[in-house]
Amino acid sequence: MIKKESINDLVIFGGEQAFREKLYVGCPNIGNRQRLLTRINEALDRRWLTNNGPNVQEFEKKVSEYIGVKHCIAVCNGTMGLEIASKAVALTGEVIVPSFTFVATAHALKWMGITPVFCDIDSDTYMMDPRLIEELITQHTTAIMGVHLWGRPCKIEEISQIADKHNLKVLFDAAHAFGATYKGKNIGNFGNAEVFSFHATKFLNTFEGGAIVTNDDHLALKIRSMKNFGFDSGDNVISLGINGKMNEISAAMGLTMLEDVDELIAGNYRHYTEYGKALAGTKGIELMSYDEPEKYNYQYIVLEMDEEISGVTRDQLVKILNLENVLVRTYFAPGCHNMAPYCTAPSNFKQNLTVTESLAGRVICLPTGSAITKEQINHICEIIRFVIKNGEEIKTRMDELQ
Ligand code: T4K
Repeated sequence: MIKKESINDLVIFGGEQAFREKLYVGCPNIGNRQRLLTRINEALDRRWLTNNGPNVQEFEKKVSEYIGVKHCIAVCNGTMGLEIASKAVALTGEVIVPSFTFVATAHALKWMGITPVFCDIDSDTYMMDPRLIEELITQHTTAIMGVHLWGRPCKIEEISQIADKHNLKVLFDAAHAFGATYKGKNIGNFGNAEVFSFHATKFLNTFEGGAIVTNDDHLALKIRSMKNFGFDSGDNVISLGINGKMNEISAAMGLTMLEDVDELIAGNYRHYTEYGKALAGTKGIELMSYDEPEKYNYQYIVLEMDEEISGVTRDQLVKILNLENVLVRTYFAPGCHNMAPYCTAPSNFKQNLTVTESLAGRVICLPTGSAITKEQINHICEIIRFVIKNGEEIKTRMDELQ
């Protein structure tokens, strides 16, 4: 690790890279390699590689038990999970979603021929603002899809009340929120169904994968059939279906990760407190807090910048860190409504998203997970503090470079 003593030590001004190795946001947790390889070998020996194999069945059972939900249906990825869940609860027309989310939330709906109607977030929690939902409801609205952004629960109670009042379905994109709670109850137990992602970048990963969870017996049966071409438990096709199945290797990874889930969360928590300590008091910078006593998985370390105070702009800090081999991300800029194909949609589907637009220009996600060490975190924070301390001078020099 190379220390920065003068601004000329920054790569952007000709210095040496702070880190030789790349530190990625989203760098996967691997878990116990030996137990994973044993499970994979067993699957190979069984010659049962997919189609509701024993690993998938065990993974579904363990996920259900972990979150205390009646049904877990493992799928090949979170996006497919959102699509199948939307189909299973018969969504059509328009669905109200936040714009400040990963684009998969909106794409899953659009792919199904449904129009996402973007709702702004509130400036305290950055979750979809329930006070703005009712004015977006039209005769075509069939559901509200909340997103537990960065693993913090959205305003589930308020969303559910509005949905009840207007007879709408409720789905939650819980891609980030495995292991989190809302008012003491595990995420996965709310709405008609919730959908997790177990993509490689999630703290609990199955390479690619996801799960739809629900307490509704009838819906679970329908989802189980739909993710397998519409087959019932035998040889009869009873509905339109698709191939949304998880394979045995992915489930082997999921089972192995589940064995260490509490340790993974504890590790993320240590990183989160480490960042908090190391950045405390840095002007113009605030770490997004996870409000206890709820539980979280702490997979997203989100830094919010106030450019007027920090001297440098958010994009300048991102550029500096990336050049130092700290591959930070600006999740989830610029907001779905500013991406194709939504940016060309009629303006009434993406109005007044001022909080979204402001936040999208201020956030940076920092690396965490089991691949990064406490020393590396402290060094990342040292660079951030150094850049902010010399913010004005760095900004002037960077502006000149353009
Ligand atoms: N809803 C929400 C709210 C979501 O955030 C997501 C996915 C979904 C739905 C859909 O779930 P899935 O269908 O994906 O299961 C990444 C992930 O691909 C995506 O799963 C995730 N959200 C999103 C937040 O992040 P990108 O476009 O940022 O991926 P990429 O390739 O740029 O990689 C992200 C970072 O992770 C980089 O810093 C590199 C690092 N990385 C990535 C992989 C795959 C590694 O270090 N190793 C790896 O193996 O979307």
